[in-house]
Amino acid sequence: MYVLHDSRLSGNAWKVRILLSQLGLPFRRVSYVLPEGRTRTPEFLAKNPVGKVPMLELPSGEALFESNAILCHLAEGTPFLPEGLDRARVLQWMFFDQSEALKALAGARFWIGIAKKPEEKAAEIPVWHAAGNKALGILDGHLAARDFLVGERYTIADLANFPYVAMAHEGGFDMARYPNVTAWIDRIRAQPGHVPLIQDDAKGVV
Ligand SMILES: N[C@@H](CCC(=O)N[C@@H](CS)C(=O)NCC(=O)O)C(=O)O
Repeated sequence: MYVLHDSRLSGNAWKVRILLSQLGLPFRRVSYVLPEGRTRTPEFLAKNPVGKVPMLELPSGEALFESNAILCHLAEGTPFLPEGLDRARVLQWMFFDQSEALKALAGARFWIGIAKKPEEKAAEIPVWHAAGNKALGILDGHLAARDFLVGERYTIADLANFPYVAMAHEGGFDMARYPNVTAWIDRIRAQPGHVPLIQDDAKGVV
């Protein structure tokens, strides 16, 4: 059985839960309250030296970290990861998530929407808003002519980008500026097997 190490509000862990559900793969969750530091223990670091969630333990006992690498592994051989040039295009948008969007969207969401201490990141927030708006604008332009990021079908390119874009409003982004993105968010939420972010969990706080 798969074991997913996650935290309740992590968008990177959410995308893995969505794909596990969409593939019908049973899994067990080990949930962390991130500030408690249990992802930095020697036992955790032996499996994931980065000390972050998500981490997926495979039925073989081997561990994988980095959400988008986990998606690639799970989607191998399924329609969620096509072959040929479209495969490279899927990877292109997954790298876009990590390099252009994630840090800005997740940083603003955490300090404004979750920690509610924007004053502690007064210098960073305008930088995150500028970078996040740039990324959202790129996505909106790309989605003006298509329903999904690659090949007119739902793939892990969409899933990789979905969580932090869908939660960007929590970080103070005005999503009314991005109508193609908001229509795409609705399309992703409507995919068979989609599961929401865990709302109520006695364990994971962040
Ligand atoms: N690039 C990584 C980012 C993982 C990441 O930043 N995880 C956060 C939660 S979303 C975390 O574990 N933070 C705890 C920490 O930094 O100590 C991925 O996509 O999996």
